[in-house]
Amino acid sequence: MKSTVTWIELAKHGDARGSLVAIENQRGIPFDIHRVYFIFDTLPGVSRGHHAHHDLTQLMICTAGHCKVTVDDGSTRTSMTLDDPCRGLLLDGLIWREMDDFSPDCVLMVLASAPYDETDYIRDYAEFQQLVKVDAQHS
Ligand code: T46
Repeated sequence: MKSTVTWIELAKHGDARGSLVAIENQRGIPFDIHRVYFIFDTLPGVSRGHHAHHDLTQLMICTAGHCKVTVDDGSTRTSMTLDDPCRGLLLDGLIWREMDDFSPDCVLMVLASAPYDETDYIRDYAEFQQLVKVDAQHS
């Protein structure tokens, strides 16, 4: 399976009153949305994530403030700032993720392709690297 990290632009409906972004299932979102959660009130210096998923696609949108997301496909590690509610970061496939540098007002909203399932988490980095290797052999 190919692992990808891509930006998705969300249409902004702006008028004299301000801005609005609407997200609808299967409309510009390349997976069925089965769960939405958001991370907020993150304390200074905290780092979250530090895991990958066996079978989960997620779209991360920073709806307020800013934070840093580091993604790692097993060979390349890239850090990005999320600070725009009109732009989502799509994580698909075997991607290790870490989030830090949260501003005090940060609200990180995540749309997910499946309900919460602890057994889908890969929390050991060595195991993640092994799975990436096996995956590469089969593709
Ligand atoms: C991810 C990054 C971006 C639930 O009960 N339901 C849920 O849907 C989620 C996501 C979490 N939880 C519970 C499980 C833990 O007791 O909330 C607690 C904190 O979750 P976690 O430590 O996994 O949070 P993060 O910020 O490290 O990771 C989360 C997601 O779990 C993960 O899938 O990709 O955000």
